[in-house]
Amino acid sequence: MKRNTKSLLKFFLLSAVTVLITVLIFRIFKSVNYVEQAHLVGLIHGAQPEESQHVNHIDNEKIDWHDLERIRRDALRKGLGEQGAPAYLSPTEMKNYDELYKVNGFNAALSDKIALDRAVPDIRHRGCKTKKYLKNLPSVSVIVPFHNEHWTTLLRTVVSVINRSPPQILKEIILVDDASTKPFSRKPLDDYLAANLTKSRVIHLPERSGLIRARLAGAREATSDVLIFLDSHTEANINWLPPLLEPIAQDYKTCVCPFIDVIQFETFQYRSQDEGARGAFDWEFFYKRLPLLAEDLKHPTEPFKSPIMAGGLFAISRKFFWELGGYDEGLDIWGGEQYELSFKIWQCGGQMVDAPCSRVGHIYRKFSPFPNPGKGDFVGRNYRRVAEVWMDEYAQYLYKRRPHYKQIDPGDLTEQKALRERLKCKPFKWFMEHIAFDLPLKYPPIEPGDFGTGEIRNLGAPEFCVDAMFKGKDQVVGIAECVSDTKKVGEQNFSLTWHKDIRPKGKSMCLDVSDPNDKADVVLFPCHGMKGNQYWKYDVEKQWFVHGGNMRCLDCDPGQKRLYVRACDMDSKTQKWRLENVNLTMISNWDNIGVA
Ligand SMILES: *[C@@H]1O[C@H](CO)[C@@H](O)[C@H](O)[C@H]1NC(C)=O
Ligand SMILES: *[C@@H]1O[C@H](CO)[C@@H](O)[C@H](O)[C@H]1NC(C)=O
Ligand SMILES: *[C@@H]1O[C@H](CO)[C@@H](O)[C@H](O)[C@H]1NC(C)=O
Ligand SMILES: [Mn+2]
Repeated sequence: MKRNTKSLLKFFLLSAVTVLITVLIFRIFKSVNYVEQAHLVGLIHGAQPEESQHVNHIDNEKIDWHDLERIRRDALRKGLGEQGAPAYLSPTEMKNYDELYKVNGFNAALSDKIALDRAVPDIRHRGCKTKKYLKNLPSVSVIVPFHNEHWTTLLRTVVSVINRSPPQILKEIILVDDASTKPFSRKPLDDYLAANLTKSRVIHLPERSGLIRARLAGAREATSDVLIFLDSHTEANINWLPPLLEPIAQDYKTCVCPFIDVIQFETFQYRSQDEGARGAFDWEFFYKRLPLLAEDLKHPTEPFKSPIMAGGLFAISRKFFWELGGYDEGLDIWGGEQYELSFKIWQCGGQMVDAPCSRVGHIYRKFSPFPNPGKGDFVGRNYRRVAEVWMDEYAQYLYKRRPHYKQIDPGDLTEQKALRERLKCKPFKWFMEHIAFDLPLKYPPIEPGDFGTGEIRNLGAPEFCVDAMFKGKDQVVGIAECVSDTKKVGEQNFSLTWHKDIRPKGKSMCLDVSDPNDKADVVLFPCHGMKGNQYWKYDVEKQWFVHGGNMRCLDCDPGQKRLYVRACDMDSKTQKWRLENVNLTMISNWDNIGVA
């Protein structure tokens, strides 16, 4: 009996070991196999769900991609501009300041004194520091078009990308020289890169081609799975790549944008611009931003959907980029390309997200140093092309505000329209209703009229009206005798606009109260359209102008001709105002207008 038990045990042990070895061999085989397949699986759109569940968990294995050694070394760096601290030139270093400022629009003399490999502050959300990403990530070609970029800002872009990217993922950096005329842009740059930054090289375009065609030229040369476009005066921050690549590995029709931080043009200080927003536009095609959705705010380190890319910095799979036809080659110099690509991505079956854990600093210039290329309204022509091909009936809202676009010849559009047809892209209405669904609330295609206009006359002291002409110190607004009685000059014609702010007629200055104290002054401040300190509601029955969220009422002191807000008081006569023309239809619909 004892013997039997022993041999049985032996048998079981042996079988168990055999099974284990078999499983192990199978695993190893599969994981090797997987390395080959990783990109394919990831890059096939919506890889059959069944299959992707089968493929063993090594597919989804995640690792910590942080380069801890470099992070440790960077943390110890001291010196000018290190850790992104604001930097200043000493008086003896100011020699080239003006000359270099003029041709760059930023403090290039200071850039020359800051290390190319300076440390930047890790300002990511805390949660990003422990986040893991797929072990198998696609390879990357970084494309950096430039025209007369300053030497050290260009090199710092390249150095930061090389230093902060896992070497096995970063395959190449392709600089595209758009016919620069600065002496170092040709041979010295070629030589420097070949000697010091061997992953990078330059394509020199024979003639000025503009930003859009320069990006296309770089994309054509690229050989990696993913293209990442960067501006030529940027700095990649810690662990910037994995968050950009993982969403693409999971679905090759996803385009991913990093958060763009601010490198201050004067001091090269590195700071965030905000904690994220969704890209959008108004109906003059100015780039705008919409707030994050409640759902996005719950997951501050996760990528969130964004209707429109900011423009210069994004990652997209090479396969998807070319399926979309790249950029429309009919677009000239710059302008409209961010809308074209964003509309195409969404309407033609892709999606676009911002990755909060990927951050790249960018120098926003103080001014543009490059002369207008003298090609007429090329931006308007680009907008017309984009609107005609992608925006369907919504194009009219653009044309309504810029009627001359209708007169511009957009050139041949047959190829673009054929592409839209071939890819069976969705209508613009779908984009507006499903992706940019909250855009019309903030930027209505047809602007609502005003809630009311005209003079704002006090009822406690009916000879006085709100007057924005005789402003006191700090733009303080007061009251004055009503000009409709006296025929004197004044600025008493106001609009209570659909933004729910009060503006002197035709101006973009708003009545603003920021002081929380009793009898707080009312000042004129540039309108921001964000309500808050500029929010006013006209209560037709009580004849009150109620300010902001904390319910104070517009009031005045006729003796001192002062205008202010204080706690609303049913018995106060000076809190009652008559707005000359009130649109009662609009007022009765108050809560449904201009919400966002
Ligand atoms: C390589 O970099 C060093 C250090 O910045 C520089 O002195 C050298 O000139 C560079 N090499 C070339 C060929 O430009
Ligand atoms: C105030 O503006 C409205 C609308 O533009 C205009 O019709 C009206 O004549 C103006 N009133 C005065 C007193 O200027
Ligand atoms: C009042 O507003 C409505 C809705 O916006 C508009 O149709 C109407 O013309 C306005 N009335 C006046 C008198 O401006
Ligand atoms: Mn730029």
